[in-house]
Amino acid sequence: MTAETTDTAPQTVYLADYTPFGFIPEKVELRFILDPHATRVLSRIEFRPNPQASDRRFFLHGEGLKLIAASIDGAPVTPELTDHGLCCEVPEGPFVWAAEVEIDPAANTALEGLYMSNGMYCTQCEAEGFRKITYYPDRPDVMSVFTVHVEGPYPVLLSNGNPVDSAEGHATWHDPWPKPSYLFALVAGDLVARSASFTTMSGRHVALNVWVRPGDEGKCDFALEALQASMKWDEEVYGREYDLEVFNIVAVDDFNMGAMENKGLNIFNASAVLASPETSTDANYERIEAIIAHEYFHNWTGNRITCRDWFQLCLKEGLTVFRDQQFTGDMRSAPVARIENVIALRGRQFREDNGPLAHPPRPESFVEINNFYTATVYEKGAEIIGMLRRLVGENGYRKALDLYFARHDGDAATIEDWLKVFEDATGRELAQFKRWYTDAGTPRLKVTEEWDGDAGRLTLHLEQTTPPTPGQDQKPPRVIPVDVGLLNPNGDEVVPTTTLEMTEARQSFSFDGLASRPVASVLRDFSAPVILERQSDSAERAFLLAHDTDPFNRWEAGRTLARDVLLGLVLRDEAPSGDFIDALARVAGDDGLDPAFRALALRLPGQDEMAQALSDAGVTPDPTRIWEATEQLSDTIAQRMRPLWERLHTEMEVTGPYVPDAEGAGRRALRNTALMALSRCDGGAAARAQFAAAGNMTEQLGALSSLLATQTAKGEVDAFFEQWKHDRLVMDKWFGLQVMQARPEKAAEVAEALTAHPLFDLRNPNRFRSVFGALAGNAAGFHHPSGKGYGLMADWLIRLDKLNPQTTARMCSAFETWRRYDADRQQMMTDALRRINAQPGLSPDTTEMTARLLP
Ligand code: 0A1
Ligand code: ZN
Repeated sequence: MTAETTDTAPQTVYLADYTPFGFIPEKVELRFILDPHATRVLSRIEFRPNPQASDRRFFLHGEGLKLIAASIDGAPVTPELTDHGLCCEVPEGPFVWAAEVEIDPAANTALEGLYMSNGMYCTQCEAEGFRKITYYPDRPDVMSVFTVHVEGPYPVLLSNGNPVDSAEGHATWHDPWPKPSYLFALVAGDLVARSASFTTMSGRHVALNVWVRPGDEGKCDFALEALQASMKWDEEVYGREYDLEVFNIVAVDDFNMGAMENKGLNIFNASAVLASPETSTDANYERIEAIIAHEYFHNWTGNRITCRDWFQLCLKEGLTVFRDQQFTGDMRSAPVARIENVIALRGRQFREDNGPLAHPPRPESFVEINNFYTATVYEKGAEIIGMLRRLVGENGYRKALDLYFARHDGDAATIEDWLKVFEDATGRELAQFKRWYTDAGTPRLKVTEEWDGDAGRLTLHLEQTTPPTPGQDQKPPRVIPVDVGLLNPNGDEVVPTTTLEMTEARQSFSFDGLASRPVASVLRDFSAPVILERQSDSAERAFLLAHDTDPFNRWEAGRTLARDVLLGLVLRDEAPSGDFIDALARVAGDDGLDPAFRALALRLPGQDEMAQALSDAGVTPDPTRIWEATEQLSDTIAQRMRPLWERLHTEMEVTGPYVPDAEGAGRRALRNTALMALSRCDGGAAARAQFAAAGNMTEQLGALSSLLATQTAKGEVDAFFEQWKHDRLVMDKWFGLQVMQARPEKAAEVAEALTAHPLFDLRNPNRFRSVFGALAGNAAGFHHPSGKGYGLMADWLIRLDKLNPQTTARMCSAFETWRRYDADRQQMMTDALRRINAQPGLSPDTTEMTARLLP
């Protein structure tokens, strides 16, 4: 017997050990007899030997299952059972495996497998949840055609694929497309649908349904519209057509992640579907649109072409994130979307790459795959595809993608397959480029300039280095596409955007024929996920902020200026220069610019970003000092520009019915930014008025945020509660905002008090995250020198682990930056991690995370 079948200790799995499964399931038939505590699952699977495989052991995964009966070709068998599955002797040729198991969905608080959420049955099978439903080769390269019968006294019974027949208490579904078990889904309960339809490019009609709990019907329209827009976009941009008669989306209240792309039956966290102007902010709408698109796009990138093994996760996730980002750019403002994506990438992925959890987009080993649904796999995975597209050009990209779909439809593919289609379609060799997938860490790109006035030549000297990451000391140079443009001192562009392809550790590129020394705009559109190190003075940054034709670098120039001003304040108590305030005021007051862009330009660098910037500069960051400096700078900006805030707050008001479009959202964002500044000057008067008059959640929450941040809230927190206590998603905002906006010395106290609130619910991941995600995000509060933030977080992660290991393990990343802080904080943070790690019975998920985080 192998280690896999005997050992209960968590095992490390290696990419290098991949071997195909010995059998192919030709057909899977499942029958579910639903009962909250004793659901019966009957399976009938037609297996035949896999000619590609040499290992003929018949091992089926299975966890927490009560085996009632098993048979092969109709004859009862007694398999050998372990904690992870079963083994059985099987015939040489094809055979039929049948089993009956019992499971307890009502007791399933981990929200993996079949579980119950508010009386509704639902499933989550990615990555390895199907093995908690029945015995099966639960691995993505094992694909089969499923027929599912669902029985139970519930009005709605759903599964993957097309409906075959249904009667009261019974429904049968058939999914004609072979799929891996992680895409299996089942939903049952008292649900209602809002419906629409879509006619595909070849004229087929598809029924679209969004299923929700009664009472939420009014919050489905936006999701339906986003789904239709996604379906159309995927046809127009990628030539991808939908392939079933129906597309169902279900909203559930208890869900570990955002949503799941189960074939034909997407299951969504309610927060990623339900929307109404009164209860959802513009940011919520934008997120819903992106997640609907993401899950829909998976139908081709993930489902029709899936992953050979979980090491290839970024094959589906990186590509699908890239596609949803393209979609958002097309539906809204492309530059604003790009800037928002880069802010998120730096905030989450750069932070990950810089700490103990750093890993390549395609890791080589893991203990618990659920711990690898990371910003590196998703967001850096998407950046890699953006670089590929930049290197091969738009046409090359389209050719490569067409080839990918043609060659690999129906496959469980690898990163090698993916790169090969680019090589074959474009003739480009990608061996060096592949390092982006196999190597962890964020490259530092140092750029210096040399100007030869006599020759009219500007030379850019580029140097790349990547610091070591856990398990990877050597970092050979990567292919880095560096987009550069040159501007004349009068602001005209003399050299439009050009992609420089860096392949060596050091390389120089020259531009000739220049009449005068230009200003270089480097890494336009953030053409590669690197940290740019470039000496340039504030005059040059102010110039780029005013003139760069590349919107990303225009924003970046302002961001860098702000960062330097904050660094000056933190390190030398240096007052912000008038130039900086003037430059900011010019952008904020420039009515020729998109309000959304102006709002972004006014957002100061986050406190975590500042801590990292200090740490990169060799200074131990003090979160309290960063908070004070940020407050001080915000006050200065608020006071010096007060008339502008008043004007913007008045002029940016959007009247008429609320429309969640980019234009309105941009105006409301700028208006709320102005309100925050105004609240620092007027004791909260304008915010109180906006709160009282708010016609939508964006305005109401913007006002409440301003009041909380400036300590000027009076009865508004209670009023908000009274108004919205019946609405879970709005209550999540109420919980989160109070912790997020708490002053550093109060944050842990506020969070702790909220955990005692009757509406706090440890079992609901959204509610848990609303308090503890907010605590981790309140940098000065979490890192308060008392250590209370760390202690409280550890206490509650320990409690949560007993119920929901997956969400616990993910949230351990709150501690991932411990190395950057002073000895006291390091001690307290690692003590907290050790305390979690030492809990008896700790889940493998959290054990792995804490072990990776600790020295
Ligand atoms: N594949 C989904 C996200 C997802 C991943 C893992 C989950 O459980 C471990 C749940 C959902 C997506 O990319 O949207
Ligand atoms: Zn995804």
